[in-house]
Amino acid sequence: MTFHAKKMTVVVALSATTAFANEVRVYNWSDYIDERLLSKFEEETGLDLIYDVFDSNEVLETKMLAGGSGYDVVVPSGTFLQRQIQAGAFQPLDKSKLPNLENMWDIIESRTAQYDPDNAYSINYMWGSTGIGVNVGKVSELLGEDVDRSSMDLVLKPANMEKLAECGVHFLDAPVEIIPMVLQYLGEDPDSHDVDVIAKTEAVLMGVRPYIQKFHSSEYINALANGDICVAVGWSGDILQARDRAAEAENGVEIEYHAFAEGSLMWFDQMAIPEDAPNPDGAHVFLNFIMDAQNMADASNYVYYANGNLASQPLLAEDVIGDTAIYPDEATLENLYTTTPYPANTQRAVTRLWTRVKSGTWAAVVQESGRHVRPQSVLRFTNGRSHVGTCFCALGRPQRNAADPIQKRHQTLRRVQRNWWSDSQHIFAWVFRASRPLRLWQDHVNAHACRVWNTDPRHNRAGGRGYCIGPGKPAAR
Ligand code: SPD
Repeated sequence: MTFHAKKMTVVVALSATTAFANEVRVYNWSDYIDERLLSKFEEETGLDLIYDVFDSNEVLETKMLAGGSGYDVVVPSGTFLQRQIQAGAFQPLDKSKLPNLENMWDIIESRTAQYDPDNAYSINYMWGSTGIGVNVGKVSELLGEDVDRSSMDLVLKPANMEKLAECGVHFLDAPVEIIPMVLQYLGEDPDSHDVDVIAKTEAVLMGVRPYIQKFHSSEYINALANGDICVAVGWSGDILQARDRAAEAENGVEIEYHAFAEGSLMWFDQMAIPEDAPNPDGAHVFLNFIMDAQNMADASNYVYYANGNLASQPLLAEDVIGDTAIYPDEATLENLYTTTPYPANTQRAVTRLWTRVKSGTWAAVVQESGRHVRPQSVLRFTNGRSHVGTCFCALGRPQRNAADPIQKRHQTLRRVQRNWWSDSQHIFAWVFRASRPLRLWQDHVNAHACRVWNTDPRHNRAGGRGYCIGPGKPAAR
């Protein structure tokens, strides 16, 4: 009986091995390959290909760090790859099984070695930038023909976003890309790991939060192409695919992609083999297939992303190799920055900040004007000459003993982040800019009102100048 049981185990294990040997499981980004290549792989190799897709590095990372994903090939971006290599999530490549490695591009390999020294664990699949996709007609109609459609002002200035909200704006659900973008806009180092510096992005994002219809990292392709939205902060090739889908549909929608004039993130997506891949041999067969010059050219020609395969370059279509949005010229390249992985404490702060921004807790209703505003309003403040900051209030309870509301509030508030405070139900922000701190307190007379307390000694009086931005629409959840 025991012996029989043992024998059964061996039989099951053998058939599982046989099954894995015949199939390769690949987990890649959505809208990132010409599907004809998938059938070609099966025909050429006799292997069954199971091909799943994702649209977020964070989703992939959760699987990689948990282990047991069941995938043979996955495609993290450089910064995520680096962290996952350090966590032991990948196995080194067996380069003797990858003759097509000779097709790869040394310039790109030297860039990706920043994340994966010696490119020991990964090959570059594609690379690109994070920028802006615009519906030219709609944006010109709402902001004028002369507006700079490549500027971050379009999506980070509340006055512009208030208008664009009418036709729909999506942002990537990618905190490690949007936060560096806002830092770049603020003139900070986009690769800053300093949580106090990163905290500055929250006010900017909250200022435009009421006008962002959705945070999503793949829906924007069709939404732009169909004219359902008019602006997306997204990935280069995805937006170019939207451009083509609109042209094919002949629906009168004209989409263009720009790397941001202020500078854009450049990233690299790397194919790697999980440490516990069921079929590492099959994974190598897949990587070698992908590194074939013609296959890589076909992939890039289809998805409008640049690749790291030098031998494929002569096989690229003119509208790919000749488009500086895909293959940047020197000038464009100089305006691209890269980032490095956040250490754990910074990553936690970023994740929390992003959760607050996405949930839009404080930005559901925006009023037209006045010093008294309703719960969950967004306020901007001025020192009388220039805008000095943005803060947010979320109210609901009357404050009973209000002899000294600021002191009272201080006693009950819990610090949640530098310059941010919370009681049990609400979060308040003090945003500092140009060394002029601003305070927000709950009006004890009207439970549904906020007032500004400007603590700049030169302007230290209750009810300092606060006004609301708006009118706006309730933010999409
Ligand atoms: N639709 C494919 C998108 C691929 C984008 N890769 C994201 C890289 C981000 N750093």
